Amino acid sequence: QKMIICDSHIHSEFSSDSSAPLDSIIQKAIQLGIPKICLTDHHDIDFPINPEDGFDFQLDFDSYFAAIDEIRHRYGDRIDVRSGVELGLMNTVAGKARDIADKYKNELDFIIGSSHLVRGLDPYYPAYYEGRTEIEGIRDYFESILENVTLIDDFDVYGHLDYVVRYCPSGEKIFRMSDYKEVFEQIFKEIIPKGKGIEINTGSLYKNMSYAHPHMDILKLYKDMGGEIITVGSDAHKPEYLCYDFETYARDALTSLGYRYYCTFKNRKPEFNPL
Ligand code: HSO
Ligand code: ZN
Ligand code: ZN
Ligand code: ZN
Repeated sequence: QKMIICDSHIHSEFSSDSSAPLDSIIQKAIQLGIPKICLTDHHDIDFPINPEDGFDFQLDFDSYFAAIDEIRHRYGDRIDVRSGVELGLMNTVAGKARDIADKYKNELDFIIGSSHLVRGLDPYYPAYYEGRTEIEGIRDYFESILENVTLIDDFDVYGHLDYVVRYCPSGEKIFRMSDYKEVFEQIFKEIIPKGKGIEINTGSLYKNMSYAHPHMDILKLYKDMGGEIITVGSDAHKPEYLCYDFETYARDALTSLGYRYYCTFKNRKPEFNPL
C-alpha cells in the first residue's frame, strides 16, 4: 500500500493562528501511520499586528525547538519529526531571512518561503482588494513573489503560490493562467536553477476552493520548465486536517502531470520519495 509518507506543512500552537498542541498533532500523525512529519510554524518577518485578532505571527524559535526536542524523545521510536518554519517573506526582509537561516542552521530541516503580505497588506483581510480590480490584486501578489525570489535565497520551497486567489471576492473562477503566465515563467526561471521548489498545498480544499494550491496550470509550468522539487503539505492548523486529501487529490494531481517523485527535507536537503 503506497502512501504519501510525510506532511510537510503543519502548524501547531507555536503559530499565532493555531491552538493545536504539538502532542495532539504528533499523535494524529502516528494514528494516520505516516513515518515522518515536518512542522512548519509561522514566522512572518516584520508582520504588522492586526488589531482585530492580535496575531503577530512571530515564532519563539527557542521554545519551539525545545518542544520539538521533547517530542522527539517521547515519540522518536514511532515517527521522524522534522523541524521547519514557514517564513513570511517580503522584498524588505532579505537580511533578516538570511539571519534566521544562519542562526538556526543546525535546527532547521526545512524552510517554506511564503507571501502573506504584499506591501504590508495580507490578502486574508478585505482591504487587500479594495481600490483595484481583482486581477490587479492577484497580479501584484505574483509580481511580489518574483521580487522576493530574486532578492531572497533563504527558503527551500515557495509556499501556496496562489494563496491570493483564496481570498479574492469573486472566488477562484477569476484566475486564468494566461493573465499571469510570464510572471510565473520568470519566477521559475529564477528558482529552478537554484534547486528550489514549490509545494502542493491541500489547505484550500478544506476551505473554499475546489483545487489545491497552486492551480494545476502553475504546477504544470514548473514541471515543463524542468522543476523537480515539490513537497506535499496540508497546511493544517488542527490535527484533523493532517494529510488532508493527500491520497484522494494530491497524488493524482501530481502523477497526472507526470511527476514521479515528491520531496521531503532534512537539514535543508531534499529527499526524493516515489509517488
Ligand atoms: N497567514 C494565515 C492566514 C491569516 N492571516 C490569518 C491573518 N490571519 C495563513 O495561515
Ligand atoms: Zn496560519
Ligand atoms: Zn501560509
Ligand atoms: Zn501555513
